[in-house]
Amino acid sequence: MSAEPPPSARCEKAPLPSARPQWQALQQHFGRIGGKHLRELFADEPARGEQYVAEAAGLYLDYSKQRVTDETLSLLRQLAVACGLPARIEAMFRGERINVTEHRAALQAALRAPTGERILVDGKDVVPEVHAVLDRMAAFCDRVRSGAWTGHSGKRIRNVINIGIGGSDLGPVMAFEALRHYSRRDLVFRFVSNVDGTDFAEAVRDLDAAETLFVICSKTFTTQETLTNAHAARDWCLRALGEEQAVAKHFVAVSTNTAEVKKFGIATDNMFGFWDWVGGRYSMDSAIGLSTMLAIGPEHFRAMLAGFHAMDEHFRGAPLERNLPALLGLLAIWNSNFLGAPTVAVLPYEQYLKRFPAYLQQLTMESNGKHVTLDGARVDYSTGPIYWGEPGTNGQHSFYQLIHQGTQLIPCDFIGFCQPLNPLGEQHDLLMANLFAQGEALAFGKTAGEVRAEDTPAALVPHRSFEGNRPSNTILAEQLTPHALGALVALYEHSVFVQGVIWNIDSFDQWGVELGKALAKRAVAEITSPDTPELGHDSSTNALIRRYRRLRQPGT
Ligand code: G6Q
Repeated sequence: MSAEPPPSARCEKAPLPSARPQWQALQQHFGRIGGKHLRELFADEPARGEQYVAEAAGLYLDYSKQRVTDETLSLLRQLAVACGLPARIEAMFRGERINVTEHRAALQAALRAPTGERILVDGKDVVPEVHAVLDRMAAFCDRVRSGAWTGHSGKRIRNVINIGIGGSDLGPVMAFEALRHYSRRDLVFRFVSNVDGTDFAEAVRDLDAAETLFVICSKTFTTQETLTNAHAARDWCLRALGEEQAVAKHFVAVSTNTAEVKKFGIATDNMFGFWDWVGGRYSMDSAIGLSTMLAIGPEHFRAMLAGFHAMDEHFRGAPLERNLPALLGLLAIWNSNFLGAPTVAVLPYEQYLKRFPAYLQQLTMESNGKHVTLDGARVDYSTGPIYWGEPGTNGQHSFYQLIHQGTQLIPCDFIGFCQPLNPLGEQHDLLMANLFAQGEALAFGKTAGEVRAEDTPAALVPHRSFEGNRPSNTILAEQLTPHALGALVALYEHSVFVQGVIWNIDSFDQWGVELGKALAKRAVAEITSPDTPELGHDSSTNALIRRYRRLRQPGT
């Protein structure tokens, strides 16, 4: 990475993708095949289920139930090439400053590069630094897990509380839940993110401060929510343990901001660093994953990194035809921009992935919720769809109704594993039978003729018919292991990047988040000071603040 942005990362004026002939070719193609039902597509190509599949890093992707033909895929690849996808992939892996609005690289791939690989940032190989931090994390985790690291009063650490928000929370909490099966069951893990005091109060109410370790995660170490909760934790700890020196045994920090960490009172010995080229939502495999490593141990953590790396290698090297992240990304473009689907449902049939949809919401929507291109032009096509979801089978008894019979098209990503982590009678087979059945029902539906043939009263036929033609992907892996989780997260990270490249937006900045941070600072000064003479907002905000002040402090 050099001081000047290299040519391929510069904001060159590119045409809007929608003005490219490849985009228009896709529109015309949609005119020809858009009306085709998945039933017809499968009738035309009976072996679709074995042809429209790809496999890498232990993940199998079946995209045969997408409303595409070979021609669609070929046109999507042509669009990708016209938008410079292969060059942009290389630019990312080479550490170019592809995050143009912040003038930074997006080098998450360096976090999982094995020893010996060279990745240069400002002419310096960063891989040894990455491994030095990993080794320090491992040594620290071993000490906590073995009991060698004790609290201030000599008691063993039994509780770990991660304090962070956004990218410094969602990755750690998702990974902890996903890999709970591999975690130390004699340690309690909790995650505090919200500035709402309830989050902290509930997290510590039954804990002994003498046995509690706080991991304060903040890239900037200036985020209001995290610093507020960190101070609450410090007060709670010192109230119980009495002495200032206790902080050294009960607080560690993960940050890029050494000065602020010191100011808070955490010694640099207890700080684990990372770098500006790691975006918050791309940081769960950096030191931000310290709580994950404390839970599952260094060996499993390294296995997770190996899963990430396997997907990185695949993404960088595989041709677009069988490149999983490219396929997932291009299919998302097709569904969103040509079929007009405004959302994507992510449906893991795996209870341990219960926080995966929430994690993906940040990854996808913070990355691709943008309305201007890299060179600041307003887009005239929709970008980042809304991601949402719940683990199967719970969702089936709730919102699947709308997916099956509502008026909106909602493409689904089903995620399942062949080997259960908790075999219980036939329950895993039941779970997976549901996954397969849902994908099938969404694709093929149930015609009025089929419903009538079941002796259904005529008046009920329309209600009990299913149009089908709802597209879905199915992602299967052998078992939910740390390696599989790493591969899965990297698959989505890169798919988000592919979509951003096509839309020609900056998937690595987050000015909307920065706005929230600035607004909160201004608003808090006003609502906590009853003397502020004039409120300078609109009439609604002014009235709400006045009402809040009155009810917050009755009698004043
Ligand atoms: C992620 C975003 C954002 C960030 C949080 C926390 O990509 O930048 O979600 O992670 O705002 O920021 P800090 O880690 O700096 O506290």
